[in-house]
Amino acid sequence: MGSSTKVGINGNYDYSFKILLIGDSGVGKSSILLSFISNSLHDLSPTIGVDFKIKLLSVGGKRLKLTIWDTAGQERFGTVISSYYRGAHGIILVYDVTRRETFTNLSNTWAKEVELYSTNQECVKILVGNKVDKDKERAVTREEGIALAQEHESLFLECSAKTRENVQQCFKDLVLKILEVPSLLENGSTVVKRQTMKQKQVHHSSRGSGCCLN
Ligand SMILES: Nc1nc2c(ncn2[C@@H]2O[C@H](COP(=O)(O)OP(=O)(O)OP(=O)(O)O)[C@@H](O)[C@H]2O)c(=O)[nH]1
Ligand SMILES: [Mg+2]
Repeated sequence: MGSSTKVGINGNYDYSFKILLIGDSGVGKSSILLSFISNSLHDLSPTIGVDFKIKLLSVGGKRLKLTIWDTAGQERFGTVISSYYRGAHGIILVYDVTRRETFTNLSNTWAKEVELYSTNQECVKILVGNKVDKDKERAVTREEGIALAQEHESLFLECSAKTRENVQQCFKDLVLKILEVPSLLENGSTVVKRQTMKQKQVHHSSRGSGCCLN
């Protein structure tokens, strides 16, 4: 990520964010994740079930831990679906710029699912048109992408997991926006979590002694 520096695996972080990748099968969700996490890209098989990867990085002067969830675009997974969405701070909605149906499905299927299951009201969304390296086969224009992003109050970017163009940028834009939303920072903050745990401990010990807090 451009100006960011890596944080040691055991280092502390200021915020922990849950990020989701969604979109039709074959649009390149796992490829985008792989391209972001490691510097390599090989041909991937369709994802089975749910997978996640962790990335530690610094953005905007904050040390962040991103847990990035990736799932199969094809098979829907019943009850697991709500836990996949629960507590997400950011959602990456991916389509393939060479397959128009993957774009229309974002409105028909994926955006509806986000509405239904996402628990953070102010969860940040980014619409990502992948495979821009296949420009000759393009079936969705950049303008159409921008218009749909506006409609869904999402950020927008076109990228290629193959050439890695804009892949880092996509995560960076998303995270910078999350950092601007106070309600998301509250439940992503490690400081708040520690304080909440302390309060619980106080509460427990006070109950034990029969005392009460006014
Ligand atoms: N040319 C090109 N091919 C890509 C790009 N990204 C992914 N692919 C290819 O598209 C195919 C599907 O990519 P995946 O990353 O498996 O797609 P997915 O969205 O994870 O699919 P599911 O796991 O089935 O939901 C693979 O053959 C990738 O190599 C890209 O930016 N450009
Ligand atoms: Mg996949």
